Amino acid sequence: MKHGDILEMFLLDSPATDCREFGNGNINSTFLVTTESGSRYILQRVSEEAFKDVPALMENIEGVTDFLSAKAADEGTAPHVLAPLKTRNGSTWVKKDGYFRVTPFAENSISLEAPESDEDFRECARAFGTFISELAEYPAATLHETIPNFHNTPDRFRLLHEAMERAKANPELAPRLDEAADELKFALDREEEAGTLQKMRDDGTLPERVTHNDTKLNNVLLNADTRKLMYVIDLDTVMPGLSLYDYGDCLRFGASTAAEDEKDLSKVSFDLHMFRVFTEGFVEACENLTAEEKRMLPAGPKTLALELGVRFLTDYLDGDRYFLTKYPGHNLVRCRTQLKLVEDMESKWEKMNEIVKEITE
Ligand code: ADP
Ligand code: GN1
Ligand code: MG
Repeated sequence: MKHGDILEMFLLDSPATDCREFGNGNINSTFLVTTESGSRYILQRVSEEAFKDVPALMENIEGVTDFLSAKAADEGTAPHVLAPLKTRNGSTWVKKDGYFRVTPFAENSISLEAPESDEDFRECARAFGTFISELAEYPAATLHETIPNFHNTPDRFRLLHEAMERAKANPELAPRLDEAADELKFALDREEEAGTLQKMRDDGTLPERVTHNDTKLNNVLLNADTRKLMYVIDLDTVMPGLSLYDYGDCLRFGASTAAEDEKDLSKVSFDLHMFRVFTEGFVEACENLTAEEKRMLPAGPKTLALELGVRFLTDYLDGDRYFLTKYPGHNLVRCRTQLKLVEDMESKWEKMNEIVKEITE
């Protein structure tokens, strides 16, 4: 069985009997493990391409899951996070040709690649909004920055410029510059405007909060029967950030009318009805949003879509090192959907602002 030696190090309820690839994450390698008693667990090899200090990352996850579990216990409710399992040595990870960790498998849960109803999307909005609210008292200074400048959009552009230079100097990658010429132009034309949120973070106009920072729909597990929140997962990037990152990232994914890697761009647009539904849920759950945060809500999905388009493009020019890909042009295809969403949001900008005003005023 794959990874049997690693699984032996963790305090599973009985010996593992099966371990197979699982899920649609773009970063870590995820496996579903079954044990002799029939219990199931998730085993993950954490990406060292993405995360340079995995023990520090695991310390963040332990801190945040302990904090939220204690809070839930105080309130007599079940926690909406899954704590990592301990190893025989009392650690939460094992290093053996990479870093591995185990969490209990959430039985009877679903992880969506697209909302199947308004209520699904509203529930995810509430889940991420509540996550921020509940971490308001968390000692943010104790969190390690697992990926420095993760949502620093100007810095993402800086990395794009560096990747362009590297590609130019590399005969194998240089043709990718021509292939992506239109996308590069589209992104670079918007470089200045893309720095707005970062500027407002730097000058304190927007408050720093402890945020999730990777709020794709499939990082929420809903109960398969009730469609209510079970767990917020993928806590690798919990760090100080802006509420607008979490709001924007989930919207650019969940309010898109097509998959993140749809090749037919005529299918990709930003759904204003889903924008409204999500905004209602998020504003209700994320308590104490300031007037500036509310005013800037439309910039959330637009900035995050552009930033991710730039990140996919950078990885494409770098020869696909960061994101897990299924075929050679996968990152360019993903970049195109994000830029198409930006273009569509630009055309719907006034309407987006009107919707936000209706909900928040
Ligand atoms: P990545 O960082 O690669 O996205 P995730 O932690 O999000 O890794 O895991 C990938 C996918 O595996 C999730 O989107 C979800 O569908 C599934 N998954 C992860 N952890 C669990 C769990 N504890 N129970 C059920 N499914 C899970
Ligand atoms: C990655 O790990 P996953 O698949 O939930 C990425 C996000 C991107 C997303 C795009 C740590 O998310 O930032 O928005 O892919 N996570 C990290 O699909 O880089
Ligand atoms: Mg994930």
